Amino acid sequence: MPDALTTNKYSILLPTYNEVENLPIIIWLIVTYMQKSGYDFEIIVIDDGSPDGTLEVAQELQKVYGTSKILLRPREKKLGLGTAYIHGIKHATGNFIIIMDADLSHHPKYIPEFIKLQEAHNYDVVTGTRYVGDGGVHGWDFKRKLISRGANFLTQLLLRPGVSDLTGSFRLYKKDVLHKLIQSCISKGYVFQMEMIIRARQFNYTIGEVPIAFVDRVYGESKLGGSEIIQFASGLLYLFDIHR
Ligand SMILES: Nc1nc2c(ncn2[C@@H]2O[C@H](COP(=O)(O)OP(=O)(O)OP(=O)(O)O)[C@@H](O)[C@H]2O)c(=O)[nH]1
Ligand SMILES: [Mg+2]
Repeated sequence: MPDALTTNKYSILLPTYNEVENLPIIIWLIVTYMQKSGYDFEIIVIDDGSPDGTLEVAQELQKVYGTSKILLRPREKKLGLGTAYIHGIKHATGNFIIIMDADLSHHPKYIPEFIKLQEAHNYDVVTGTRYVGDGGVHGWDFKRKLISRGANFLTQLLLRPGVSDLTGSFRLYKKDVLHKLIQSCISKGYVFQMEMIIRARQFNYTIGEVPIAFVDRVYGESKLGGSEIIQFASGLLYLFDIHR
C-alpha cells in the first residue's frame, strides 16, 4: 500500500479575493487534515490584490507554517479565477492539483477522501458533488437553491455528462490533465467549471465523485445575481453546441 504516502504530492490552490477572515481558518483546517492523513502537500495562495489585507495575513501564516507548506503567488489586481488557476499551476510542484474555494464553503476534511478515491481507481479527476449521497447545500436561500438545482437539471438534460454536480469547483486533478483542460476551456465564471467537466468527457478522462456538504460563506460578500444567470444560460447554450 500506499504509494501516495511516498511518491505523490498534492498542490492545493487557494485563489483569494477579500478572504481575510477565512484564510487563517481554511489553512489551519487543510494543514490539520493533511498532516493527519500523512499526504505530502503544499498550499498555493493566489491573491489578486485584495483591498482587505488578505495577502498580509497570508504572509503571517507563511511565517507560522513555513515557506515549503505555504507558497504565495499574488497578482497585482483582480484578474479572475480561470487565470488564477493557471498562474497557480505554473508554480505547483505536486503531481496532483486540488482546487477549492477559500471561503469555507469547501471543507478540507474531504480532501483525504478525494485522494483515496483517486488512488483506488486511478481517476484523472475527482469532483465533489452536492447532489448525491450525503452531499448537500447549507445556508442558501430558496432562490439560490432553485437556481443551482435548475441550472444543474438543465445541464444534465442537455449535456448528459454522467457527473452529478457540474458547477461545483472543489476538485482534484492529475496535473497534466488539469493543464490540458484549462487550455481547452474558454468559458468564464460558473460555466468554466461546467466546461471543464464536459471537456474532460470529450477527452475520455475518468471522473470520480465524492459527496460533499457545501456550506455558504459566513464572512465576506456573495455576488450571485441576475447577470450570473444570464451568463449561465448563454454558457449552457455554448456547451450544448460544442457537445454535439
Ligand atoms: N485570485 C482570485 N480569487 C478569486 C477571484 N474571484 C473569486 N476568487 C476566490 O475564488 C473563490 C470562489 O469565489 P466566491 O466569491 O466564493 O464565489 P462563489 O462561491 O460563486 O460565490 P459566493 O461564495 O456566494 O461569494 C474564493 O476563494 C474567492 O476568494 C479572482 O478574481 N481572483
Ligand atoms: Mg463561495
